[in-house]
Amino acid sequence: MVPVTCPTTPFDGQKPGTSGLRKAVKVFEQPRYLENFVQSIFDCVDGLSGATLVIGGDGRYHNRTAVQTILRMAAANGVARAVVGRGGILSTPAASCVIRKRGAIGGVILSASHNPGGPDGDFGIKFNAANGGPAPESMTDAFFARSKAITEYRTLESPDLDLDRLGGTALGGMAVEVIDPVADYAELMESLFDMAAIRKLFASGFRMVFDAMHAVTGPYATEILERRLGAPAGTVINGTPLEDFGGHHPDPNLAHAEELVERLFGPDAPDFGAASDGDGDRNMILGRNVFVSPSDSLAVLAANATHVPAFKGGLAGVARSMPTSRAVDRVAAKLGISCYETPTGWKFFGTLLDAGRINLCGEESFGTGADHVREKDGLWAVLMWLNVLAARGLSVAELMAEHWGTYGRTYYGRHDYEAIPQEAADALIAELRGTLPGLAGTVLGGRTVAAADEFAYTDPVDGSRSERQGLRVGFEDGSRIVYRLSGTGTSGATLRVYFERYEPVGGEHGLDAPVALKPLADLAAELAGIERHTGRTKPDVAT
Ligand code: VG1
Ligand code: CO
Repeated sequence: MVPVTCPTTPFDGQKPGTSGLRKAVKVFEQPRYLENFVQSIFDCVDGLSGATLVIGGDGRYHNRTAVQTILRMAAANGVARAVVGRGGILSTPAASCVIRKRGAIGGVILSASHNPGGPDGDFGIKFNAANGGPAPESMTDAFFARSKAITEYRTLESPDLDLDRLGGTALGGMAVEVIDPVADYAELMESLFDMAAIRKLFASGFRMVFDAMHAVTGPYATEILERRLGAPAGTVINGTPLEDFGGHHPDPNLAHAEELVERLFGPDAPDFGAASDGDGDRNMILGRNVFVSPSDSLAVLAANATHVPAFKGGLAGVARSMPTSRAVDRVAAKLGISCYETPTGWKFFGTLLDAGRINLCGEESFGTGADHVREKDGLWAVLMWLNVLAARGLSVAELMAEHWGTYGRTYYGRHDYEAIPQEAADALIAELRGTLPGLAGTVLGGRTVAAADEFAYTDPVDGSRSERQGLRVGFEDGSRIVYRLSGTGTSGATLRVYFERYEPVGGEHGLDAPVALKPLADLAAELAGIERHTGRTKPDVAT
């Protein structure tokens, strides 16, 4: 087993986005591409030599090859111990859990999350730090800077390890431990929830469908829901992880989780439905004939948190990403706790969670989580919902009606325009940025603009500053439009447009969200000149 130092030259564009470096598989398959980025990470992580490193991914195509490469490089870079999920599998929240539990220096997680997989799909790599959370911008900026200057990487000449057998082995001077990817995570979940109450709910005939979308949560959901909580076999559908997710987008939303949506809105629908994404950090929540928007889900969980053992003493505070609706703000106000507004991306919640300022947070993009790990956590959100439903004895529809009756209803929607030319997207944003300062006080589509600005964020814990985090237009009636460009897409640019409309207590709560939001959506398209800049007359995905 010979350590070797290989000369290399930089690749362009190894800049981590909202959640790591995400590119087409074909890009990652180029010789030295993955190696360059991994060495750039290793060069920037203080204390790597002699430390424990967690490695795992969502099982998509190229996962196993990449894990072998990273193991060799970790050994050659002096890592003392590598902890790997069996088969190279670890969901993102499980990786966060394992990093924290094992006192690791961090973890390398291989995933392009909700992006499609397979030889023609996408691949991704992200680094999570010792707190279990996504590397903060200070680190990802350092990785990128290093990737532009890299001249060599270190690896071993060694055969592949057997990743399918649990237990310890050695690679050069590094100990390798292959662990059950589910065990630590399942144990953590059992410590947070009233498992007996959820078990009783299932025993009483409560029916649920969990769609794992052929992605990483299949084994986790089967173990926890069917084995530990007694949900009937077949509760988990599409539960076998596939390298190409069966050819689908493993993205739990109304557009991509069709089968589940049909079940919940069809005849003889079950009581509860949920889905998770490629790497297991997202969740979609459905009841019989009802879809719960992620922004509402966060608000409902905040309002009902004390019914769950982990939060029986109450919440310290909550946070949401800027484009997430302000439904949770209303709950926080009533509870008398702080509510923080952060830029998009889970990395911005880390300091708040570490400082104990918040213990529940979420994003409109089907991400919800808490202080048990430092990632959003799909299955955790599902268990939290089950616990709340069991404790309250209400259906999803009844719980939503109660919530809206207390706090008012915030209709929410998002339109994505995918793969538009980067220059067109940049021009649209630049023009809109120029328009914003003059908007306050004007009337658009019958609504008076209260404020219009570009969101920038100063982290209240470490003082770090993040500029240009989205354009927002707020109206006096409480409605809002937000625009931003995606940081996870892999071809061209993706424009995201977010809308919300507030209906106070006693207002119109029974509309379909797309109907309720149509005037705002039309206004948003016109205000930004979406058709003029992109030629698009409708979004690719509306959620
Ligand atoms: C999207 C979502 C964001 C989420 C990110 C990673 O980013 O909008 O809320 O944190 O994906 O999610 P963007 O920059 O494309 O809008 V995941 O499940 O890919 O880790
Ligand atoms: Co994800």
